[in-house]
Amino acid sequence: MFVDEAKIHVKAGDGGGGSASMRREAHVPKGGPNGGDGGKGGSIVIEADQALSTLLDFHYKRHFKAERGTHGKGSNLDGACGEDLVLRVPVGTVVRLEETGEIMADLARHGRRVVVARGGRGGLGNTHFVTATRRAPSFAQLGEPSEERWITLELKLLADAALVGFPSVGKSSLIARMSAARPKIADYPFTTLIPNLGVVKAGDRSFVAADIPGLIEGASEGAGLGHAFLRHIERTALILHVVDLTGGYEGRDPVEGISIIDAELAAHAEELASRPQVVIGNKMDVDGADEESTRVAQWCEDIGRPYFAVSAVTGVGIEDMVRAVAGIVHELRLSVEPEADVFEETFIYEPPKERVIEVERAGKSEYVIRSGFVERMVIMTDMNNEEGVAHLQRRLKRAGVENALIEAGAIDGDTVTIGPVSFEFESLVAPEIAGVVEEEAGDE
Ligand SMILES: Nc1nc2c(ncn2[C@@H]2O[C@H](COP(=O)(O)OP(=O)(O)OP(=O)(O)O)[C@@H](O)[C@H]2O)c(=O)[nH]1
Ligand SMILES: [Mg+2]
Repeated sequence: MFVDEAKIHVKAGDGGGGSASMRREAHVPKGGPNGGDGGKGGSIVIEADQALSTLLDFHYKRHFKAERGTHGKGSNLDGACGEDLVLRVPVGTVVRLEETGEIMADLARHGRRVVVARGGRGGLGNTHFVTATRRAPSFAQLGEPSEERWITLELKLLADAALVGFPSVGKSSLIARMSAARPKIADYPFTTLIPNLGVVKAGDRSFVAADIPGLIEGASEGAGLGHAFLRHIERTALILHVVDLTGGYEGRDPVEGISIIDAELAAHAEELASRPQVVIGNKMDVDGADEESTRVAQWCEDIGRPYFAVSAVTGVGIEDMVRAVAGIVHELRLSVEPEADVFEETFIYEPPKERVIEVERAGKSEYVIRSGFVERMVIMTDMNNEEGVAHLQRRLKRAGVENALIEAGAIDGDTVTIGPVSFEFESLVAPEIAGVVEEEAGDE
């Protein structure tokens, strides 16, 4: 089965916690703080690798987790960082946020990478919180929780040439003739439901052909199966336009048929209208196909398109056609700008950053704060440490949380929830009034 789409869950590593250790030496009853920082958690990185051609691996394993950072220790020992987990995908894979469909990266070249889930930062050790008035902070920061999300991987076929045409003209029969692919062939329309790839050899040249489901009038607007598959030919250099010289089941005029399909291609994407095309007249073995073929050949000559008459059933004309197509594909490849051997670039997906604080009234005397950066401050605080909580309280005030609450009507004693924690609201006396002016560390 050819898999060209996969949905996976990625979870980066959490940051390690900072240490709140104090120096303890013989004869030194109260040493200073010496807690190291927590290590950063590993990120999940997706990298394009030209050695791969399918997303098949992601069909079987769908959950990926990177290592967490370890905790900081005493003696100023920082925690170790978690290793990044690098997932390799074929070149041409488009990575999207599953929830919104937003594109995170288009990994169009070998070596291109995207960080899809960032590891959490390590928490700061207590040495960072020393101030003139607080020589021995007993608290440290907890590690930052990592990002996790569902993402989708989508691979557009990277075929050199795509067989397009109405249903039942013999596209699958042709790819079966030209390559080792063995798609289903039958005498009813829409036999092919998913694209088939085949490697076609012609002497010492080879190219990849794609057999896609049949197109019909209106395909670009979703009629038939066409729309879902038109995107597969966006990146093929050459279109092999197959026509049924017997007129097929609808007795369609082959020349008119070519124009209908051309119009659908153009309606799907403008550049498809100018994509190089070869016309292949199929079913030459059937009586009367000869005359039609002469007419199509003339029409093609008039507009300057190469034309080949073949029979997928008897094999007539196949060899000549394949050799010619291989030559055209070769020329097209040469005309493409040479790419650097390794093109490395890292995109980091940045979710929209807002330092907005929203206060939601959840009850008569209950408020909920919704704000990414404020919630992170809370999550990274050790709630069991009074001093750490006091530090948090001052940071919240400076971030404007207290004002936002007062504006929303909160009074002392009300319940305030931020992330996983609920507090009793208690407006602080301004530090200046209390005669304490501290330089706070560890803020973003
Ligand atoms: N006589 C004759 N019949 C052919 C030839 N090529 C294909 N056929 C027949 O035409 C019918 C359709 O062939 P397919 O290869 O399934 O056609 P397709 O274009 O892939 O069709 P869809 O997948 O439905 O779009 C089958 O019954 C084939 O046996 C040919 O060269 N000569
Ligand atoms: Mg088919």
